Amino acid sequence: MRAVKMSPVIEVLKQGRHFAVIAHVSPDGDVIGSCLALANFLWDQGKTVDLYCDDAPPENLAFLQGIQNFIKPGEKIETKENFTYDAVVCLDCSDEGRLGDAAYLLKRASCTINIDHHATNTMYADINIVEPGASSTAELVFELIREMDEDYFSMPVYEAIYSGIATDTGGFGFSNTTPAAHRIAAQLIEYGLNVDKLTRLLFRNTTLPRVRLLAKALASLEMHCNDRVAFLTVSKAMLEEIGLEENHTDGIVNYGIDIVGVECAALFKEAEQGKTKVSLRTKGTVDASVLAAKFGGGGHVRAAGCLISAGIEKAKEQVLEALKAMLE
Ligand SMILES: [Mn+2]
Repeated sequence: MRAVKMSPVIEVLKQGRHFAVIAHVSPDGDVIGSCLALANFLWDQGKTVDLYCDDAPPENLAFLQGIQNFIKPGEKIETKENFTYDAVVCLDCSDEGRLGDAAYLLKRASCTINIDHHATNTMYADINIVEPGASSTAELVFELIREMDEDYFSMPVYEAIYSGIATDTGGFGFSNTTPAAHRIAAQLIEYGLNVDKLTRLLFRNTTLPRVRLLAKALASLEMHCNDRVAFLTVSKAMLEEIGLEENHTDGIVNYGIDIVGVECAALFKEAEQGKTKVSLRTKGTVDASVLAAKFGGGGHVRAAGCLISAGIEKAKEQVLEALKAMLE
């Protein structure tokens, strides 16, 4: 079924010569892996590809071939008047807002292509390949490449595909892990992909300052509501002492939600102007997005976030009060 849908994309990519490939703002492993897989494949076909992303790719993906080629919108070719890409390909972007400053490139293309797996996709392109049943956009890019050239072999492309699938499925652990995701991974391993190496690069490697911050955050653990709620704290003082930047707190909140019996975990991070950034994780009956919405935030059932205009202690009181009502 998908084979039929891919054909208009294949037609455009075969005919064209100059392409732009766009990653969404705050890029993750799926979008960077997808963009690099497609770009490397097209470069190998002798095509020109400009890779755009508003923000810098995550550091753990630095090993992927071609990652240094990402440019910010406005940095390059579009400054030439009248330049038009044969196609602009948006990957893993559910709507035009996700393109950030690169959105204007949609007007600099003979054809726009949107390949994604988000059910909320707004179908903003000329050709829209949207498969909510796919584990990741990388899964769709793999199918596209296979269909364009059955015999194509490139380990850098396979590593990019694997990185996309593995990160979007949380190491093949989230509910979006499909049989297709495993089948593609199996195929890539048959081709000689080094799973051990990629697991270390994608998920395991950390730095000494990050481990020191984790130690401080874990030491801050507070339990509430008969141990059904876990609060963790990262203050500016902690970050300054260690010499780390604010955005290096990914994953800390999971230590709270992983505790057996905990139904909601929250990480309170001291932000600018006396505000507090709250990351929420839940299991059981609490809906993290409902809790976040009470404070003007949002997200998903199991993971959400909000920014509270109060210091850490006041923010904790407010979240705890809201949680007590939800846990009753
Ligand atoms: Mn994705």
